[in-house]
Amino acid sequence: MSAQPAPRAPGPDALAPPLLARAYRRMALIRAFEERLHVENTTGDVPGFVHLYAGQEAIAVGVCEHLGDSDYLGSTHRGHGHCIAKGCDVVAMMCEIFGRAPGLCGGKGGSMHIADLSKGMLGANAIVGGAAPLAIGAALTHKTKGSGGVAVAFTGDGGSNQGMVFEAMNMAVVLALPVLFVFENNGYGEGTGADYAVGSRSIAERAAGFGMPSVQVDGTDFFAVHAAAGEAVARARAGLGPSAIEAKALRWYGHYEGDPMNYRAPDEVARARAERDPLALFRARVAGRVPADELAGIDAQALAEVDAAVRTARAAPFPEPTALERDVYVAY
Ligand SMILES: Cc1ncc(C[n+]2csc(CCOP(=O)(O)OP(=O)(O)O)c2C)c(N)n1
Ligand SMILES: [Mg+2]
Repeated sequence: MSAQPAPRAPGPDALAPPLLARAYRRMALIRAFEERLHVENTTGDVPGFVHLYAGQEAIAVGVCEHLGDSDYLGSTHRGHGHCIAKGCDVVAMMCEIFGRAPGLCGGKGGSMHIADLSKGMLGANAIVGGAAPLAIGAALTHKTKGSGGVAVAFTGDGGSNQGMVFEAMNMAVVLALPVLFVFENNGYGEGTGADYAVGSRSIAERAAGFGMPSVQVDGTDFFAVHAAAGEAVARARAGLGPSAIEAKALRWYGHYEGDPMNYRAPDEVARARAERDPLALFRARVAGRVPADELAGIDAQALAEVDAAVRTARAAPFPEPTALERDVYVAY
């Protein structure tokens, strides 16, 4: 099998205005969350490493708009966008990132371990490539139960080189699992360019080599991602097995907060912000279908929600020392 041309994205006309507004709300919330965390991180009050998702919003939201709470999602170390797109509560997420007790994992996981099983969020994942084997296990659960549910694995361009991702893709094809592999090619794995480190250049072609339908799309174009993910999720729900999507975008911040980014051209991020902003592209596409003042209201509401989340998190208590030994082992 070779990678196919991306399906023709029908664009905004295929979605009712309330769905367009919902998608924009989720993208705006991710953007506001990440921009604010970039600032909060400079105060020294955010423990642990933080990897920001700004610039890639259309990928998480374009995929997750097809998922419900009972569908599973395996994330990456750059997981805030996936969590928000999957419906995780931003106050509880912010508490988790600040290491506070009301956090989604009791404040003991932090940015790279946010999980919420009630939303099918299996967790951000510090193991690069770790979502793929996790997601095929979740997909096997759905298949065994005949629930009609699907699982999605998000992996980066760097993670696409991991052996366990290859094993997971092969097993998904062999067992015809209801899973979607989403490769977010943001150009870099830490400071190493994907054009150097991904030998095949096309991650989509590589995934197709395992015997599944695979497409490459512009990851800054919500409608392109949404159309490709819609086909893949429908295929999986129909029992037709796995698919892959390579979505190309650029991250707007460093690999981690504090990364001096010496490996990037000086104007690279400014150009991405000016020319390939997924939110601005979305706004331009929906002009005439969603009023501009409604979109502006959504932006303002996202900022207010994130501000409230930061205030709540900063005022919240840290976990009690007695919480240290809780949640270490599964209780049966
Ligand atoms: C198995 C494993 N190897 C290496 C690392 C160190 N590491 C953390 S993030 C990262 C780069 C990942 O790049 P990519 O998959 O492209 O994701 P991005 O950071 O671009 O979102 C590496 C090598 C790790 N956490 N886990
Ligand atoms: Mg990358």
